[in-house]
Amino acid sequence: MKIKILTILPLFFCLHIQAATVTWSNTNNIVNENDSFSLDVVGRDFVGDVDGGGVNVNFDPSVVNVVSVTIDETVWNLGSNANSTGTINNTTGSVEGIMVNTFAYLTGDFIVATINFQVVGSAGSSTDLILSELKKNPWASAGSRINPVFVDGSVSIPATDLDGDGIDDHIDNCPADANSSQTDTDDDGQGDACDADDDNDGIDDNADAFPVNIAASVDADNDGLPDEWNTSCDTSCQNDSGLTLDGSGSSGGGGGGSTSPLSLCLLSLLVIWIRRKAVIKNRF
Ligand SMILES: [Ca+2]
Ligand SMILES: [Ca+2]
Ligand SMILES: [Ca+2]
Ligand SMILES: [Ca+2]
Repeated sequence: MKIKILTILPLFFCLHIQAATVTWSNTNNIVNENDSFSLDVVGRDFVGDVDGGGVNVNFDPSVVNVVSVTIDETVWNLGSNANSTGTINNTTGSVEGIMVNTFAYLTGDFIVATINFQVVGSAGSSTDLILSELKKNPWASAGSRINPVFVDGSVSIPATDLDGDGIDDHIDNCPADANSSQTDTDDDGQGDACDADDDNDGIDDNADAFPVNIAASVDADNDGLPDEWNTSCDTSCQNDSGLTLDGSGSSGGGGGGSTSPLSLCLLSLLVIWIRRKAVIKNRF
């Protein structure tokens, strides 16, 4: 049993180390918005006489699209019927059926196909570039099947923060106005810092006496009490507003409802005087 394990282990590690891979000419790709770029799908560390194979590509089509696929037919020279640039689908994000075959019997490293991409995503987005076996045309060496390892790549569009508020542009609700709080009173996706009508009551902030309260917008005497409710504000809206209409008379205006210390003192003295008078009267 010991001998078997000792024999099998080195064989396993040798095979593992020499495993052929199908991968990208560059696996980690940093690009910019609207860039066009090309990547080769490459074979690496193939042993023996490779006579062909195939691959499928998958990607996030909201980040990149594939414009075209090219194959060098001087290398893959079995004839155009034996090669295929596959079917591009930029809705699902795939190129299915890239297929290459040759009489040249390649070994080591080689280019399978060149994929030409167009960046369509915005800054801060990224996608994996997934490679998988084309089952109808597997990799083969002198007619025997090879099982390469497929190694994926990625494409990233670095995030930018134009207004320097610490919120990347693609998630900043005011990308050109610094607003680290991201406050958006009316929750319309546009932050207060760049929203002309923060409470969305139809009155622009610069003419709205209550720019972040949808209940009211007019305060003629500027006392903090609205002259009227906005027509769109129903009873529930009014109750939730935290505002009291000007001249509603409920409190008689601010400090009128409170009792001063002097009044309390005079009232107390009056009560004492009445009681004492009552006590004196009862004595006689
Ligand atoms: Ca920002
Ligand atoms: Ca901002
Ligand atoms: Ca808003
Ligand atoms: Ca408003």
